Amino acid sequence: MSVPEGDVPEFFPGVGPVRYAGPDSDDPLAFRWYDADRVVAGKPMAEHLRMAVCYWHSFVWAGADVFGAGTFDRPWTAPGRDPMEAAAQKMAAAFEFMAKLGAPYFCFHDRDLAPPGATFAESCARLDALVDQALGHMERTGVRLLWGTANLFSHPRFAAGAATSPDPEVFAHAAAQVAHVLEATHRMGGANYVLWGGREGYETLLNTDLRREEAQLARFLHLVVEHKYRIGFEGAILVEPKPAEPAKHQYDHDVATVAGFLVRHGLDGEVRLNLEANHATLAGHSFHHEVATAAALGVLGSIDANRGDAQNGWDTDQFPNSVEECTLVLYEVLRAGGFTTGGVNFDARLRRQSVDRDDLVHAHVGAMDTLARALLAAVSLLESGELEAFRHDRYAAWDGPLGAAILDGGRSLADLHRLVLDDDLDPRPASGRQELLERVVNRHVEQARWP
Ligand code: XLS
Ligand code: CA
Ligand code: CA
Repeated sequence: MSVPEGDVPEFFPGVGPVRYAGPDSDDPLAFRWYDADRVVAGKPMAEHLRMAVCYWHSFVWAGADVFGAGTFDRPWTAPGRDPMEAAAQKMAAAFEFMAKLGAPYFCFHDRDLAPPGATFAESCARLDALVDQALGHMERTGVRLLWGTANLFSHPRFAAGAATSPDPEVFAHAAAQVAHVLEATHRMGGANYVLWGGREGYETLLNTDLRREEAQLARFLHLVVEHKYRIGFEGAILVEPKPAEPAKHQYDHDVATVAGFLVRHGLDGEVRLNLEANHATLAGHSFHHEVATAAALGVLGSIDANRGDAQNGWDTDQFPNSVEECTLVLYEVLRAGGFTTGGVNFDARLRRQSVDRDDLVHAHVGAMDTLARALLAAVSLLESGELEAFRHDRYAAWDGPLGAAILDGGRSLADLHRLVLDDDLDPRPASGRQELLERVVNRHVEQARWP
Protein backbone atom coordinates (compact mmCIF):
# COMPACT_ATOMS: atom_id res chain seq x y z
CA MET A 1 0.00 0.00 0.00
CA SER A 2 1.49 3.35 -0.93
CA VAL A 3 0.84 6.45 1.12
CA PRO A 4 -0.18 9.63 -0.68
CA GLU A 5 1.91 12.38 0.84
CA GLY A 6 0.41 15.32 -1.05
CA ASP A 7 2.30 18.60 -1.05
CA VAL A 8 4.21 18.78 2.21
CA PRO A 9 4.44 22.34 3.51
CA GLU A 10 6.87 23.45 6.20
CA PHE A 11 4.85 23.22 9.43
CA PHE A 12 7.24 25.05 11.78
CA PRO A 13 8.50 27.83 9.50
CA GLY A 14 9.77 30.28 12.13
CA VAL A 15 11.84 27.62 13.88
CA GLY A 16 15.39 26.91 12.84
CA PRO A 17 17.44 24.10 14.31
CA VAL A 18 17.40 24.65 18.09
CA ARG A 19 20.97 25.34 19.22
CA TYR A 20 22.79 25.41 22.53
CA ALA A 21 23.37 29.05 23.49
CA GLY A 22 24.53 28.70 27.11
CA PRO A 23 23.05 29.66 30.50
CA ASP A 24 23.23 33.41 29.87
CA SER A 25 21.08 33.28 26.76
CA ASP A 26 17.56 34.68 26.91
CA ASP A 27 16.61 33.30 23.50
CA PRO A 28 13.47 31.22 24.15
CA LEU A 29 14.22 29.11 21.08
CA ALA A 30 17.71 28.08 22.22
CA PHE A 31 18.92 25.61 24.80
CA ARG A 32 20.56 27.05 27.89
CA TRP A 33 21.73 23.70 29.31
CA TYR A 34 21.17 20.92 26.78
CA ASP A 35 24.36 20.56 24.77
CA ALA A 36 23.83 17.20 23.07
CA ASP A 37 27.39 16.17 22.20
CA ARG A 38 29.21 17.62 25.19
CA VAL A 39 30.58 14.93 27.49
CA VAL A 40 29.63 14.69 31.13
CA ALA A 41 30.42 11.71 33.38
CA GLY A 42 32.00 9.79 30.55
CA LYS A 43 29.48 10.19 27.75
CA PRO A 44 27.65 12.81 25.70
CA MET A 45 24.65 14.37 27.38
CA ALA A 46 22.38 13.08 24.60
CA GLU A 47 23.44 9.50 25.37
CA HIS A 48 22.77 9.87 29.09
CA LEU A 49 19.27 11.22 28.60
CA ARG A 50 18.13 9.58 25.33
CA MET A 51 15.21 12.03 25.18
CA ALA A 52 12.13 11.23 23.12
CA VAL A 53 9.22 13.21 21.69
CA CYS A 54 5.89 11.43 22.00
CA TYR A 55 3.86 11.24 18.84
CA TRP A 56 0.40 11.08 20.39
CA HIS A 57 0.19 14.18 22.57
CA SER A 58 2.28 16.36 20.26
CA PHE A 59 0.94 15.43 16.83
CA VAL A 60 -2.34 13.53 17.23
CA TRP A 61 -4.11 15.32 20.04
CA ALA A 62 -5.76 18.56 18.91
CA GLY A 63 -6.51 19.97 22.35
CA ALA A 64 -9.95 18.44 22.93
CA ASP A 65 -10.98 17.50 26.46
CA VAL A 66 -14.14 15.87 27.85
CA PHE A 67 -15.84 19.27 27.94
CA GLY A 68 -14.77 20.79 24.67
CA ALA A 69 -13.36 20.56 21.17
CA GLY A 70 -9.78 20.84 20.01
CA THR A 71 -8.23 24.29 20.25
CA PHE A 72 -4.84 23.79 18.62
CA ASP A 73 -3.51 25.04 15.33
CA ARG A 74 -2.63 21.67 13.78
CA PRO A 75 -3.03 21.91 10.01
CA TRP A 76 -2.06 18.26 9.52
CA THR A 77 -5.21 17.12 11.37
CA ALA A 78 -7.53 19.11 9.06
CA PRO A 79 -10.87 17.28 8.80
CA GLY A 80 -12.20 16.01 5.50
CA ARG A 81 -8.85 14.90 4.14
CA ASP A 82 -8.08 11.33 3.09
CA PRO A 83 -6.99 9.66 6.37
CA MET A 84 -3.82 8.13 4.91
CA GLU A 85 -2.80 11.44 3.35
CA ALA A 86 -3.47 13.18 6.68
CA ALA A 87 -1.33 10.54 8.43
CA ALA A 88 1.50 11.19 5.97
CA GLN A 89 1.30 14.95 6.59
CA LYS A 90 1.21 14.40 10.34
CA MET A 91 4.33 12.28 10.03
CA ALA A 92 6.05 14.95 7.96
CA ALA A 93 5.17 17.53 10.65
CA ALA A 94 6.45 15.24 13.42
CA PHE A 95 9.80 14.56 11.77
CA GLU A 96 10.26 18.20 10.80
CA PHE A 97 9.68 19.12 14.44
CA MET A 98 11.96 16.42 15.88
CA ALA A 99 14.76 17.20 13.47
CA LYS A 100 14.62 20.93 14.22
CA LEU A 101 14.52 20.25 17.95
CA GLY A 102 17.41 17.81 17.73
CA ALA A 103 15.43 15.19 19.67
CA PRO A 104 17.30 11.91 19.28
CA TYR A 105 14.24 9.64 19.78
CA PHE A 106 10.47 9.36 19.50
CA CYS A 107 7.76 7.00 20.82
CA PHE A 108 4.45 5.98 19.22
CA HIS A 109 1.30 3.88 19.45
CA ASP A 110 0.21 2.06 16.27
CA ARG A 111 -2.94 4.20 16.11
CA ASP A 112 -0.92 7.42 16.31
CA LEU A 113 0.93 6.60 13.11
CA ALA A 114 -1.90 5.04 11.11
CA PRO A 115 -5.68 5.39 11.08
CA PRO A 116 -7.48 2.13 11.84
CA GLY A 117 -8.93 0.31 8.82
CA ALA A 118 -12.32 -1.37 8.40
CA THR A 119 -10.77 -4.76 9.24
CA PHE A 120 -7.79 -5.91 11.27
CA ALA A 121 -5.99 -6.77 8.03
CA GLU A 122 -6.53 -3.28 6.67
CA SER A 123 -5.30 -1.72 9.94
CA CYS A 124 -2.13 -3.81 9.67
CA ALA A 125 -1.58 -2.83 6.03
CA ARG A 126 -2.05 0.85 6.85
CA LEU A 127 0.40 0.64 9.73
CA ASP A 128 2.94 -1.18 7.57
CA ALA A 129 2.71 1.51 4.91
CA LEU A 130 3.27 4.29 7.44
CA VAL A 131 6.10 2.38 9.11
CA ASP A 132 7.80 2.20 5.70
CA GLN A 133 7.41 5.91 5.42
CA ALA A 134 8.69 6.47 8.97
CA LEU A 135 11.79 4.44 8.12
CA GLY A 136 12.52 6.93 5.35
CA HIS A 137 12.10 9.90 7.71
CA MET A 138 14.28 8.19 10.34
CA GLU A 139 17.00 7.56 7.81
CA ARG A 140 16.84 11.15 6.56
CA THR A 141 16.77 12.86 9.98
CA GLY A 142 18.69 10.40 12.21
CA VAL A 143 15.81 10.34 14.71
CA ARG A 144 15.54 6.87 16.32
CA LEU A 145 12.77 4.94 18.04
CA LEU A 146 12.91 4.72 21.86
CA TRP A 147 9.78 2.59 22.02
CA GLY A 148 6.67 1.48 20.23
CA THR A 149 3.41 0.32 21.77
CA ALA A 150 -0.03 -0.91 20.72
CA ASN A 151 -3.11 1.09 21.60
CA LEU A 152 -5.18 -1.49 23.51
CA PHE A 153 -7.50 1.04 25.10
CA SER A 154 -9.29 3.26 22.55
CA HIS A 155 -11.37 0.73 20.59
CA PRO A 156 -14.72 -0.22 22.21
CA ARG A 157 -13.74 -3.91 22.10
CA PHE A 158 -11.27 -3.19 24.90
CA ALA A 159 -13.81 -1.57 27.22
CA ALA A 160 -13.63 -4.54 29.61
CA GLY A 161 -9.88 -5.00 29.24
CA ALA A 162 -7.55 -6.40 26.59
CA ALA A 163 -5.55 -9.29 28.12
CA THR A 164 -7.88 -9.25 31.13
CA SER A 165 -11.12 -9.24 29.13
CA PRO A 166 -13.79 -11.80 30.06
CA ASP A 167 -13.87 -12.67 26.32
CA PRO A 168 -10.93 -14.71 24.95
CA GLU A 169 -11.59 -13.33 21.44
CA VAL A 170 -10.71 -9.89 22.78
CA PHE A 171 -7.51 -11.38 24.25
CA ALA A 172 -6.76 -12.85 20.80
CA HIS A 173 -7.33 -9.46 19.16
CA ALA A 174 -5.00 -7.74 21.61
CA ALA A 175 -2.37 -10.45 21.09
CA ALA A 176 -2.60 -10.08 17.30
CA GLN A 177 -2.23 -6.32 17.56
CA VAL A 178 0.80 -6.58 19.88
CA ALA A 179 2.44 -9.17 17.61
CA HIS A 180 2.09 -6.77 14.69
CA VAL A 181 3.31 -3.68 16.55
CA LEU A 182 6.21 -5.57 18.16
CA GLU A 183 7.30 -6.60 14.66
CA ALA A 184 6.94 -3.00 13.45
CA THR A 185 8.98 -1.79 16.44
CA HIS A 186 11.62 -4.39 15.59
CA ARG A 187 11.69 -3.26 11.95
CA MET A 188 12.22 0.32 13.12
CA GLY A 189 15.13 -0.66 15.39
CA GLY A 190 13.17 0.28 18.53
CA ALA A 191 15.15 0.12 21.77
CA ASN A 192 12.11 -1.03 23.80
CA TYR A 193 8.53 -2.18 23.51
CA VAL A 194 6.08 -0.81 26.11
CA LEU A 195 2.85 -2.28 27.49
CA TRP A 196 0.57 0.10 29.34
CA GLY A 197 -2.67 -1.45 30.55
CA GLY A 198 -5.16 1.37 30.89
CA ARG A 199 -8.07 -1.05 30.56
CA GLU A 200 -6.38 -3.88 32.47
CA GLY A 201 -8.25 -3.39 35.72
CA TYR A 202 -11.83 -3.13 36.86
CA GLU A 203 -14.69 -0.73 37.37
CA THR A 204 -16.43 -2.90 39.99
CA LEU A 205 -15.42 -6.02 41.89
CA LEU A 206 -19.03 -7.22 41.66
CA ASN A 207 -18.44 -8.53 38.13
CA THR A 208 -14.69 -9.22 38.30
CA ASP A 209 -12.77 -12.45 38.83
CA LEU A 210 -9.43 -11.18 40.11
CA ARG A 211 -7.74 -14.58 40.06
CA ARG A 212 -8.58 -15.22 36.40
CA GLU A 213 -7.65 -11.72 35.27
CA GLU A 214 -4.23 -11.93 36.90
CA ALA A 215 -3.60 -15.30 35.23
CA GLN A 216 -4.68 -13.91 31.83
CA LEU A 217 -2.39 -10.89 32.17
CA ALA A 218 0.55 -13.13 33.06
CA ARG A 219 -0.15 -15.43 30.08
CA PHE A 220 -0.30 -12.40 27.78
CA LEU A 221 3.08 -11.13 28.95
CA HIS A 222 4.62 -14.58 28.50
CA LEU A 223 3.31 -14.61 24.91
CA VAL A 224 4.88 -11.20 24.27
CA VAL A 225 8.24 -12.34 25.66
CA GLU A 226 8.11 -15.55 23.56
CA HIS A 227 7.34 -13.51 20.46
CA LYS A 228 10.21 -11.15 21.16
CA TYR A 229 12.61 -14.11 21.00
CA ARG A 230 10.85 -15.65 18.01
CA ILE A 231 11.36 -12.54 15.87
CA GLY A 232 14.80 -11.70 17.31
CA PHE A 233 13.82 -8.36 18.85
CA GLU A 234 16.73 -7.34 21.07
CA GLY A 235 15.06 -4.43 22.84
CA ALA A 236 13.53 -4.60 26.30
CA ILE A 237 9.90 -5.40 27.09
CA LEU A 238 8.64 -2.77 29.54
CA VAL A 239 5.44 -2.57 31.58
CA GLU A 240 4.25 0.92 32.56
CA PRO A 241 2.60 1.09 35.99
CA LYS A 242 -0.37 3.35 36.64
CA PRO A 243 -2.84 2.92 39.50
CA ALA A 244 -6.03 4.18 37.85
CA GLU A 245 -7.45 6.23 34.96
CA PRO A 246 -9.14 5.22 32.77
CA ALA A 247 -10.08 2.19 34.93
CA LYS A 248 -11.07 2.71 38.55
CA HIS A 249 -8.32 0.30 39.53
CA GLN A 250 -5.48 -0.88 37.28
CA TYR A 251 -3.50 -4.03 38.05
CA ASP A 252 -0.14 -2.41 37.20
CA HIS A 253 -0.63 -0.15 40.21
CA ASP A 254 2.94 0.90 40.97
CA VAL A 255 6.53 -0.38 40.80
CA ALA A 256 6.29 -2.64 43.85
CA THR A 257 3.02 -4.19 42.66
CA VAL A 258 4.33 -4.92 39.17
CA ALA A 259 7.67 -6.24 40.47
CA GLY A 260 5.79 -8.71 42.71
CA PHE A 261 3.58 -9.75 39.79
CA LEU A 262 6.62 -10.41 37.59
CA VAL A 263 8.25 -12.63 40.22
CA ARG A 264 4.97 -14.46 40.92
CA HIS A 265 4.69 -15.40 37.25
CA GLY A 266 8.31 -16.12 36.37
CA LEU A 267 8.65 -12.96 34.27
CA ASP A 268 11.39 -11.27 36.30
CA GLY A 269 14.56 -10.92 34.29
CA GLU A 270 12.45 -10.68 31.11
CA VAL A 271 10.34 -7.60 31.75
CA ARG A 272 11.34 -4.25 33.18
CA LEU A 273 9.40 -1.05 33.81
CA ASN A 274 8.68 2.27 32.17
CA LEU A 275 8.00 4.77 34.96
CA GLU A 276 5.96 7.92 34.59
CA ALA A 277 6.20 10.87 36.98
CA ASN A 278 2.46 11.57 36.86
CA HIS A 279 1.58 7.91 37.51
CA ALA A 280 3.80 7.96 40.60
CA THR A 281 1.83 10.96 41.87
CA LEU A 282 -1.47 9.17 41.21
CA ALA A 283 -0.20 6.16 43.18
CA GLY A 284 0.60 8.43 46.15
CA HIS A 285 4.36 8.19 45.61
CA SER A 286 7.02 10.63 44.56
CA PHE A 287 8.65 10.00 41.18
CA HIS A 288 11.89 9.69 43.12
CA HIS A 289 10.35 6.83 45.13
CA GLU A 290 9.22 4.93 42.05
CA VAL A 291 12.58 5.23 40.29
CA ALA A 292 14.55 4.36 43.44
CA THR A 293 12.30 1.34 44.09
CA ALA A 294 12.68 0.10 40.51
CA ALA A 295 16.45 0.46 40.75
CA ALA A 296 16.52 -1.38 44.10
CA LEU A 297 14.40 -4.23 42.69
CA GLY A 298 16.40 -4.44 39.45
CA VAL A 299 13.50 -3.53 37.13
CA LEU A 300 14.39 0.02 36.05
CA GLY A 301 13.86 0.37 32.31
CA SER A 302 12.87 3.81 31.04
CA ILE A 303 11.01 6.92 32.21
CA ASP A 304 8.19 9.19 31.08
CA ALA A 305 9.15 12.50 32.66
CA ASN A 306 5.76 14.23 32.43
CA ARG A 307 4.48 15.46 35.76
CA GLY A 308 1.10 15.90 37.41
CA ASP A 309 -0.35 18.88 39.22
CA ALA A 310 -0.12 19.00 42.99
CA GLN A 311 -3.60 20.52 43.27
CA ASN A 312 -5.62 17.93 41.43
CA GLY A 313 -5.90 14.18 41.24
CA TRP A 314 -5.73 13.30 37.59
CA ASP A 315 -3.24 12.67 34.84
CA THR A 316 -2.41 16.18 33.63
CA ASP A 317 0.74 15.02 31.78
CA GLN A 318 2.57 18.35 32.00
CA PHE A 319 6.05 18.93 30.68
CA PRO A 320 8.66 18.61 33.44
CA ASN A 321 9.92 21.91 34.85
CA SER A 322 11.32 21.04 38.26
CA VAL A 323 15.09 20.71 38.18
CA GLU A 324 15.08 19.49 41.76
CA GLU A 325 12.62 16.65 41.14
CA CYS A 326 14.43 15.56 37.97
CA THR A 327 17.80 15.74 39.76
CA LEU A 328 16.69 13.18 42.34
CA VAL A 329 15.31 10.91 39.62
CA LEU A 330 18.43 11.12 37.47
CA TYR A 331 20.57 10.59 40.56
CA GLU A 332 18.89 7.20 41.02
CA VAL A 333 19.26 6.40 37.33
CA LEU A 334 23.00 7.23 37.40
CA ARG A 335 23.49 5.36 40.65
CA ALA A 336 21.93 2.31 39.00
CA GLY A 337 24.46 2.60 36.16
CA GLY A 338 22.49 4.84 33.78
CA PHE A 339 19.97 3.95 31.11
CA THR A 340 20.72 0.94 28.93
CA THR A 341 17.81 0.55 26.51
CA GLY A 342 15.75 3.21 28.30
CA GLY A 343 15.63 6.96 28.09
CA VAL A 344 13.42 9.94 28.91
CA ASN A 345 10.13 10.20 27.03
CA PHE A 346 8.01 13.34 27.23
CA ASP A 347 4.55 11.77 27.39
CA ALA A 348 3.41 15.34 27.94
CA ARG A 349 0.76 17.56 26.51
CA LEU A 350 0.38 21.28 26.26
CA ARG A 351 -2.28 23.09 28.22
CA ARG A 352 -5.39 23.57 26.11
CA GLN A 353 -4.81 27.32 25.83
CA SER A 354 -1.33 26.82 24.34
CA VAL A 355 -2.85 26.88 20.89
CA ASP A 356 0.10 27.89 18.72
CA ARG A 357 2.45 25.46 17.02
CA ASP A 358 5.36 27.33 18.61
CA ASP A 359 4.08 26.33 22.03
CA LEU A 360 5.16 22.77 21.22
CA VAL A 361 8.68 24.02 20.65
CA HIS A 362 8.79 26.05 23.86
CA ALA A 363 7.49 23.08 25.84
CA HIS A 364 10.14 20.71 24.52
CA VAL A 365 13.04 23.15 24.74
CA GLY A 366 12.08 23.87 28.36
CA ALA A 367 11.72 20.19 29.23
CA MET A 368 15.01 19.22 27.62
CA ASP A 369 16.78 22.05 29.42
CA THR A 370 15.22 20.99 32.73
CA LEU A 371 16.52 17.44 32.25
CA ALA A 372 19.92 18.69 31.11
CA ARG A 373 20.40 20.91 34.14
CA ALA A 374 19.14 18.11 36.39
CA LEU A 375 21.67 15.75 34.83
CA LEU A 376 24.51 18.16 35.62
CA ALA A 377 23.27 18.44 39.22
CA ALA A 378 22.85 14.66 39.57
CA VAL A 379 26.34 14.02 38.22
CA SER A 380 27.78 16.60 40.59
CA LEU A 381 25.91 15.06 43.53
CA LEU A 382 27.00 11.53 42.65
CA GLU A 383 30.62 12.50 41.96
CA SER A 384 30.86 14.32 45.30
CA GLY A 385 30.00 11.04 47.03
CA GLU A 386 28.31 12.98 49.83
CA LEU A 387 25.02 11.06 49.98
CA GLU A 388 26.73 7.72 49.38
CA ALA A 389 29.29 8.31 52.16
CA PHE A 390 26.51 9.09 54.60
CA ARG A 391 24.46 6.08 53.50
CA HIS A 392 27.52 3.84 53.76
CA ASP A 393 28.29 4.93 57.33
CA ARG A 394 24.65 4.67 58.34
CA TYR A 395 24.51 0.96 57.57
CA ALA A 396 28.15 0.10 58.35
CA ALA A 397 27.28 -2.03 61.40
CA TRP A 398 25.44 -4.46 59.11
CA ASP A 399 28.87 -5.44 57.76
CA GLY A 400 30.11 -6.08 61.33
CA PRO A 401 29.86 -9.43 63.13
CA LEU A 402 26.31 -9.10 64.47
CA GLY A 403 24.80 -7.67 61.27
CA ALA A 404 26.51 -10.23 59.04
CA ALA A 405 25.51 -13.15 61.29
CA ILE A 406 21.84 -12.04 61.29
CA LEU A 407 21.74 -11.69 57.53
CA ASP A 408 23.52 -14.99 56.90
CA GLY A 409 20.84 -16.80 58.87
CA GLY A 410 23.31 -17.51 61.66
CA ARG A 411 21.07 -16.11 64.42
CA SER A 412 17.62 -17.41 65.38
CA LEU A 413 14.94 -15.37 67.11
CA ALA A 414 15.86 -17.24 70.31
CA ASP A 415 19.56 -16.35 69.84
CA LEU A 416 18.69 -12.68 69.55
CA HIS A 417 16.40 -12.92 72.56
CA ARG A 418 19.29 -14.31 74.58
CA LEU A 419 21.76 -11.76 73.20
CA VAL A 420 19.64 -8.77 74.17
CA LEU A 421 18.98 -10.25 77.65
CA ASP A 422 22.57 -11.32 78.36
CA ASP A 423 24.38 -8.28 76.94
CA ASP A 424 21.68 -5.82 77.93
CA LEU A 425 21.84 -4.28 74.43
CA ASP A 426 20.63 -0.68 74.44
CA PRO A 427 21.19 0.88 70.99
CA ARG A 428 20.93 4.67 70.81
CA PRO A 429 19.28 6.47 67.87
CA ALA A 430 21.71 8.12 65.47
CA SER A 431 20.67 11.25 63.60
CA GLY A 432 19.27 10.60 60.12
CA ARG A 433 20.46 14.11 59.17
CA GLN A 434 17.58 14.64 56.76
CA GLU A 435 17.73 18.43 56.81
CA LEU A 436 21.47 18.42 56.31
CA LEU A 437 21.16 16.02 53.36
CA GLU A 438 18.43 18.17 51.82
CA ARG A 439 20.87 21.08 51.96
CA VAL A 440 23.50 18.96 50.24
CA VAL A 441 21.07 18.27 47.38
CA ASN A 442 20.12 21.94 47.13
CA ARG A 443 23.77 22.98 46.99
CA HIS A 444 24.40 20.70 44.01
CA VAL A 445 21.21 21.88 42.30
CA GLU A 446 22.24 25.53 42.82
CA GLN A 447 25.81 25.10 41.76
CA ALA A 448 25.49 22.70 38.83
CA ARG A 449 27.21 24.17 35.77
CA TRP A 450 28.87 22.87 32.68
CA PRO A 451 32.53 22.49 33.74
C1 XLS B 1 -1.29 6.92 29.82
C2 XLS B 1 0.02 6.34 29.55
C3 XLS B 1 0.29 6.05 28.08
C4 XLS B 1 1.49 5.14 27.89
C5 XLS B 1 1.59 4.54 26.52
O1 XLS B 1 -1.55 7.44 30.89
O2 XLS B 1 0.99 7.18 30.09
O3 XLS B 1 0.45 7.23 27.37
O4 XLS B 1 2.69 5.80 28.17
O5 XLS B 1 0.46 3.83 26.18
CA1 CA C 1 0.11 9.80 31.89
CA1 CA D 1 3.22 7.25 29.86
